[in-house]
Amino acid sequence: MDDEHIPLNFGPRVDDAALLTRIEAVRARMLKRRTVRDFDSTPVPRAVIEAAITIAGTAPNGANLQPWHFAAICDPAIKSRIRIAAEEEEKAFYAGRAGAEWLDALAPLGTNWQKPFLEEAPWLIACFGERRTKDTTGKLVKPYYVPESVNIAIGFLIAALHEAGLATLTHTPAPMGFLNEICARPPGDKAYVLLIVGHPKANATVPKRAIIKKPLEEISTFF
Ligand code: IYR
Repeated sequence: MDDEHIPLNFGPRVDDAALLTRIEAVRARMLKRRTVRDFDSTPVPRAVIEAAITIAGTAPNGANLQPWHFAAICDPAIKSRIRIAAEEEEKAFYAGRAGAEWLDALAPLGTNWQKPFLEEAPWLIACFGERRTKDTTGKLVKPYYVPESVNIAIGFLIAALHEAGLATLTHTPAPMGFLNEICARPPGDKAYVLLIVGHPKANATVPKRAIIKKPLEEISTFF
């Protein structure tokens, strides 16, 4: 049965000149986003993280079933557990499990198995997709397009935190199964990203090549 429909309430139409001015402002801000690996331990208010997760929860998703769960961690003991488990996986990854080609691709980034940011950053947000999710009546149902939905939500989360003035790292220790137990998620749920959130260290650096972006001509085709 069809749900009742309500007015869109989108606001007034934006004219072309305003579209151009506004998208340029957004571009200027978004071009400043960097993946950061040097976080300082200055606390960030929980309310900021709550607001950012609320924004992530508005992402477009399959059948509006919102098949995601965000576990936000500031507890130092839990962060330590995550660091120990992640570094164990990463040791194997960098010792060869990744394979030579992947390790070559990562070499310019200067990453290694050590993940001090997992304890230094004020917040970690484990982003899960659910195998079963609650519908509006609280019934557990099968969700659709879970990876697409969760990854779009993660994009919203990263953009929202950047707009607010915080740095993030999309950390992907592989495999991430250890997060289910630590974050008390059902075994069928899957963590897609462990987002590290905080202020960058004053002396934080980024790899020089990280600021080189493929030009529009290369990433797009217009028909
Ligand atoms: N999970 C590893 C490896 C890693 C993989 C990719 I692809 C990156 O862009 C960066 C790192 C790590 O977190 O170090």
